[in-house]
Amino acid sequence: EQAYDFAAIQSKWLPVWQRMDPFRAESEATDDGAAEDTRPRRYQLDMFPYPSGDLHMGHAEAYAFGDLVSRYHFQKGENVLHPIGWDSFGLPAENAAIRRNAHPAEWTYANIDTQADSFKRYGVSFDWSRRLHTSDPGYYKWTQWLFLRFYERGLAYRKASFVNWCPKDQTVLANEQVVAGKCERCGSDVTKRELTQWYFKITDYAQRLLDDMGPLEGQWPERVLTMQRNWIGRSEGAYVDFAIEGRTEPVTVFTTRPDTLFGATFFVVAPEAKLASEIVSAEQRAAFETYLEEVKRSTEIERLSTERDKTGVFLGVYAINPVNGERIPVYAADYVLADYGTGAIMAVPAQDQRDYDFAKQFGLSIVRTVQPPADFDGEAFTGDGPAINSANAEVSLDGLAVDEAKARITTWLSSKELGKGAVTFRLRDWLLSRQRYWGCPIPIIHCDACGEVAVPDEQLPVELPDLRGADLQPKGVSPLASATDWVTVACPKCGGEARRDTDTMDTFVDSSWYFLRYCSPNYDDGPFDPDAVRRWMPIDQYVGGVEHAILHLLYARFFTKVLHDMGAVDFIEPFTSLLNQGQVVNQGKAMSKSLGNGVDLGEQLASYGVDAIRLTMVFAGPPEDDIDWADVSPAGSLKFLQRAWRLANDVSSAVGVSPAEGDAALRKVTHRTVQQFTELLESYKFNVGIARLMELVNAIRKAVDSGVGGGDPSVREAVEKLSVMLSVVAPYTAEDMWERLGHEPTVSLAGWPSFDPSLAAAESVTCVVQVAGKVRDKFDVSPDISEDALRELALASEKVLASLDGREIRKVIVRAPKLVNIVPG
Ligand code: ANZ
Ligand code: ZN
Repeated sequence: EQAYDFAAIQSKWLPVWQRMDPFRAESEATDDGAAEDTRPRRYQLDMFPYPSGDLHMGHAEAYAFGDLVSRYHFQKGENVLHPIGWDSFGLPAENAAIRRNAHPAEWTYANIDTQADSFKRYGVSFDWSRRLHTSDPGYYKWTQWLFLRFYERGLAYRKASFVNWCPKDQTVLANEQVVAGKCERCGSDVTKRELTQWYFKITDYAQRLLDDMGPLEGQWPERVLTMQRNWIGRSEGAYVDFAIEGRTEPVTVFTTRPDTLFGATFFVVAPEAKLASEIVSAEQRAAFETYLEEVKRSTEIERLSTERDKTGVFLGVYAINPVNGERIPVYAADYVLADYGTGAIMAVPAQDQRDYDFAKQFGLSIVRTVQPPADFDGEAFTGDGPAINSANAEVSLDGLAVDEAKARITTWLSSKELGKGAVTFRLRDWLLSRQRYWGCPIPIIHCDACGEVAVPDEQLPVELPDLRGADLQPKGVSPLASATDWVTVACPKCGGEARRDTDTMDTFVDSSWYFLRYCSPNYDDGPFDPDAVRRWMPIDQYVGGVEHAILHLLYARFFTKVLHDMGAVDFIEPFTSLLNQGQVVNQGKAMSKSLGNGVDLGEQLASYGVDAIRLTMVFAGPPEDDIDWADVSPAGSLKFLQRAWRLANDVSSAVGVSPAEGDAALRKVTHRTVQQFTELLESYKFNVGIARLMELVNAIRKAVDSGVGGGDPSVREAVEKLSVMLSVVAPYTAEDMWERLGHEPTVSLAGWPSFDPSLAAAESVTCVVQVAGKVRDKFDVSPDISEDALRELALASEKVLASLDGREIRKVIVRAPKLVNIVPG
């Protein structure tokens, strides 16, 4: 007998598949007059990889799930678009280039080639003809083109402000890239710098980004929707105007608790807000400036720490509380942020803990305006309760609950033109410029005479100049600034000498629209062919890691909405449904060098083969759960594949005549398995589906060994259907089985197996119910129904109840599953 040799099977089929290239989406080019492809279309997308090295265990997991779903739809005969590309701009390539004194492209494209080979070996069903790399000029030309469309609409703009600065990478970071005060990339403490930077006006879309999440409910993981909602951070409240002594215009604050206005006993402005330096008194200026320096040196982490004592400085001026005319002192304190709300707050120590802490520290008065319950022994009281101490000659909130009090005071403030209801968002505009080389150049020219001038479309792409090695060393300004020949350019407007913008775009810009490019990757007249996008978008199923829950998914949603407003696409959300696979961990912990618990994908593939690793990933549990590699058994997966493969061998080597009908019991198992496996795949219970396939393999083995034999048609039928079902997780083994059964490649497009519902139906027997010896009812039940269940069914029968006609029951005799005898009293 032949042995199952996964390495030989892989090297046999990989070149065959490469030649066949079977997973191309039909592009439906209509210019050659070909009829439109009428098969159902499906756009199945895996988040594209960053080319950091070879593929690792995390990739192996994510792509096993994405590929399973994709292959299933191919087998169903759908026209599936399942493309692949690389998110190939970014800092690691630049750092590698500095270390090796090379060009970032060398490292990048070498890694891409390695990953592409690995994907092919891993048997992922990609349409390779649509491959793209965001660092190709043919791609970033359109990233620049899109930037210019945003620019024309006022959605890309420059402004000076305090921005997150990574001292190690010498670049600015978006808020989204600062994690607990540290650079997401290198872990350094992030500081603040005042710089002029490019922004996308994502805040204009804050409400729509929230509202449009409705239809994603149930289609996206709930935790991702929650994270997006929190990130956008909608707050309802009011703007309230405070007069400041010695200043003509009032200062507006944003508050979520206008009902507490009578308890506002001081006023705080963000130290780096312009207002602070404008209003500070002459006596307090020196103290203020010392404080400001201190604040700039501190990191966001220190600033937001609740452990740390509150700091601040009196500005030597007073504000007037608009409801009671009280003079309240004005402070600068770093717990108020410059870029949220208006950068100034009314402080209500009795109801806000931060204000309470500050009041204690600085000896300021505290007035309760919400009555806490009698047993309340905390400091600030943030709960609901009747308003107290909250009345003036014209308006009283006393006795009202928080919501009523908010409404009443907001109405009063509006009538007095002292304030109005307001909504604010935590979401900030997206800082998109980076002082780095390996990214998409910003297509803007700065001219002394004309100001900012867009590079004309016909001059795109603005290609990167050739810089390498030491040229790329971080210097605080973009490395592009040192390429003087490249920087100096004629102004497109006046023809005078001008300078190119030397920043490059955040790589999240590149990945905000790549899914559109896949629809028509070679299109020359725009970023995408509108017809192709109309056919394929939105994406039916997006698969990727939860680490992209905020950044990438929010940005891609924003881009889609802007494109919708430009009339370029006719949908408002790009990803109809989203699957976040879990992580692969080892011994309960994330794999890391320092823990020494890393698992090398290459070694796993060498020991167990592609199919066993893919099967292990899918069988480990629900896709969204983490997989602990210490708890799974790739050796067990390999054994199962061996058992399945041997069955195909048994069929092909069987001799002799077989009965026409075949084994009825096996046929039932086969058809039931097809039905259940299909349902389980549709509901993403992949691991349970694999368990069904294992049971099927056992049943076939039993039939073969118990005399039915490999030549029986029921066995051939079972193994054929098994091969096709197996092809979605173990394509090599399935292909080899398929050949042994006498078929041409490829099993991957053989067509999803059908089942006969009458064979698949669970078996049943007829149960007879007698009352006083007469048959009164009959129904079908499962052969292994319990006595109790059967008794209940019989006693609930309408016909039985009618014939009992209110008589008492003396005795019930149950003979499961076929008979129930009821003896009335
Ligand atoms: C008075 C008040 C009383 C407040 C009270 C809260 C409770 P969210 O919900 O996160 O939007 N705030 C406003 N701007 C701020 C800034 N730039 N930096 C720090 N804090 C700021 O928070 C809104 C609340 O946070 C506002 O409502 C304001 O404090 C504070 F019992 O006003 B509140
Ligand atoms: Zn000019």
